[in-house]
Amino acid sequence: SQIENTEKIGFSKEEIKASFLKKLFYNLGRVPQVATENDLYKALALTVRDRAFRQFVRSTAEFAQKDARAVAYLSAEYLPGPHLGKNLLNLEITDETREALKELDLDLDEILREEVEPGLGNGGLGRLASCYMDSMATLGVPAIGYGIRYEFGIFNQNIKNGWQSEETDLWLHYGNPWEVVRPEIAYEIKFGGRTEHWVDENDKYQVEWIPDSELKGTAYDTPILGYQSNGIIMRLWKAEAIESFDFSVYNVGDYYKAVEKKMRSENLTKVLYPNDENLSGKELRLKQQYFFVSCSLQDIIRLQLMQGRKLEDLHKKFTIQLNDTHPSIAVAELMRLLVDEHQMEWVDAWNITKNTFAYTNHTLLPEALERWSVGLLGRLLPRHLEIIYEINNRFLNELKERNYNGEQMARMSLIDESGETSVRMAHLATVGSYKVNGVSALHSGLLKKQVLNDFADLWPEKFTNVTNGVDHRRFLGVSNPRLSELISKKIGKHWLTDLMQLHQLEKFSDDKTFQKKWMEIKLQNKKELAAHMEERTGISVDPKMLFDVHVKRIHEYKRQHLKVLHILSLYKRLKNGDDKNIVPTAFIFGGKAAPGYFMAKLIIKLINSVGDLVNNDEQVKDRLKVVFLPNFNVKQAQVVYPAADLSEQISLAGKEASGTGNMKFALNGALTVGTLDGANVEIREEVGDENFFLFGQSTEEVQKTRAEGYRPYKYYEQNEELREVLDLLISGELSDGDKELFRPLYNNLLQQDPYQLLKDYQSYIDKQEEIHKVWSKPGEWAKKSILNVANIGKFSSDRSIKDYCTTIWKIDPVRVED
Ligand code: DL6
Repeated sequence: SQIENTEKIGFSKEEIKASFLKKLFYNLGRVPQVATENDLYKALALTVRDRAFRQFVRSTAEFAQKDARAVAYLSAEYLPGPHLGKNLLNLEITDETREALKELDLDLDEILREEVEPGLGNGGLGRLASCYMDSMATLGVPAIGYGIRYEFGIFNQNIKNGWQSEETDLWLHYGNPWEVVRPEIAYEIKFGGRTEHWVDENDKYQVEWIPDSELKGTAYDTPILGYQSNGIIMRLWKAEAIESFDFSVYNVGDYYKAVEKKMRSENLTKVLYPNDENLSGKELRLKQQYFFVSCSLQDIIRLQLMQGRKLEDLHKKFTIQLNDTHPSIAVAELMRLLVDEHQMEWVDAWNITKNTFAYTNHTLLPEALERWSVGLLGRLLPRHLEIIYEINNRFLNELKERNYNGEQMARMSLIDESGETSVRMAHLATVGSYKVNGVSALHSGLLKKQVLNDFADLWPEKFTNVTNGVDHRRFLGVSNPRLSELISKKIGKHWLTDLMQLHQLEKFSDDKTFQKKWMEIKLQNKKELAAHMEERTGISVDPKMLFDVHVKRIHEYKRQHLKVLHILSLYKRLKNGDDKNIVPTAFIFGGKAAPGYFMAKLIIKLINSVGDLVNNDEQVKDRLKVVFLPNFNVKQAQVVYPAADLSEQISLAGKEASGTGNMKFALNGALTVGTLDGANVEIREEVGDENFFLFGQSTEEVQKTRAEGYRPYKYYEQNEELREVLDLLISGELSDGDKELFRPLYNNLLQQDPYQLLKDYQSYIDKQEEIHKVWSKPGEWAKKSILNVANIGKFSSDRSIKDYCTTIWKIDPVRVED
């Protein structure tokens, strides 16, 4: 309060204007007349950051005073999106700021466009972590989000000649006004070497790890504001050399060698691995995981001791959420810190460890389940491998006592001996955690039935579900201001903190005037997206068309190519003069492919080739348009979701753990066409069967199809339209006469079709016909759109975080209000 008295951090237009001018002058040495766009952005960001830190400091004081139990959220990825607009909303100063800037002849929207977002994640998992940070802050959950400060985040995607090309993401190039470095919060991290074991004079077993290299991790803090309330910290670690300069080498005249060590250390946090569902055994990736986990655990122990608490009570005061297996080496690292560094007995340390961690699984895809070869793990982290073997021995003994047979024990072991001996990280996370959750009801069920079934039989009480949710304040409040305003006018602003309030919209779903306003807003948003797309791709789209949108990472299981088959079927029909029931439609795609994923990259090329064909065909170009919007990220997502009419959620049932884009679309009034996969199931339950376009097989049917010996060729033979569409792929018509370009896709679909596109094809086509019929009745469509929004309340990340608090963390939020 002393500080608050010396410099008033106010929220009025005048106070914001004064702070902004001060920041521009004193922090950046500029006056408005000569300031660049970036200067203006930074000055405003610093103005807002002051206010964010104020909230953070107040919350921290409150949490400390209450000696509150806290969450440490460990995530290798975050996708916060642009901070500025979001923080203005959370502080409720968007209008005041806009006015203040206007008086200086400046435009807030232009300044907002300057921000480069931190691309510290691949997709769903990273964005979920950021939604959860917002909700934890809003609800007053004492929390720290730990992660890695990648210097280069997810690559920027360019489209060249229809192909994806990757460009380095230089998000830190112009500086990052939101973070503060904490040089005094730094920890040493060891790698490699060997261990020494002995019994000391007190008969205590001792182990020392003698590494062959060391570096340090330094904390960079970014405040994350909650709405009208608390602030928490996202603490990201940057790798540095312990001594930045090797003077012994320098003194003998080898300058380059002297800096080499420093550069090698810093390499560790240089770049994010751009793979979302397939984590190959890269040594650097394991090093990154261990690095951020060890820094975070050392920090948590420091915080525990700093508050005068006992280390033995760690699990009472902290719960550590593992966001997938990426941080799961934490189980071994906490044991090492407690046993080797803090001299705790194994049994006591294990009791703390297994009551501290909770693990969220985000995928059932076998290729995404992390395992590290024992060779690599032992070379980089020799002590951890010993600890993992010890945990495993004790675990297998427990199973033996329960009369498990050899086969069961081999299946459940932390060590997989079936091929190259490796550590199963999901098993380590499960054994070392007090709770394990999936991310939708369907996924959590499958997790118990398939991937972790033996563990679920052994410890049924350990397994639970927390259905994902999204930050509705960002994905409706910030990104769709027109719809937000209409909703607030109708039902008040309470939905910002309680999304269930949207239920009140239900009673207006038949109101013609309301429907008209609703659809006018959609049209405005579509105009904005159309302008944005034209600027980015040169393709012009009529905003009155049905906007049919498929945006997410490109992956065969997500079936972007099923959407392409549909487009080609419409194209064929239009060419054949069979155009009844086809409404003018713009098909909009976006998403990045992992740089080494050949099929995904070929799908991007296919989409663009179909675009070239359709968009340039005089006969169809006013009826169909195909756009691939490059570089889909949070910033673009905020323009896309508000403008969508139809949300494509067409993954093969059983493959998409939850999906969160599905929630963001429906939140903005798009209707969903989807399979019974992930959270689609629950979205359909909430919005009603009649307001959701369901198609395709269920999980059970998919399994049955596979079990019966699926033969995709049969569908090719039997379905004439499908055959024509598939043959188009190898006709050369899409590829300047090159009949081989898309043959890998064609062959894959006809011979294996692991994601059963051909099986689900007809059901999808039929459903699309129905969709086009409904679109032709604007009143009916508008009603369904309103009902989608009215019933989407469950999918706020506030609800998810409340679920985590009650079913897993056992934490009572501490909301600090002004
Ligand atoms: O739980 C968040 C999100 C789910 O909604 C998606 O269904 C799932 O595919 C995704 N998983 C990943 C895997 N990641 N990595 N890295 O993003 O998690």
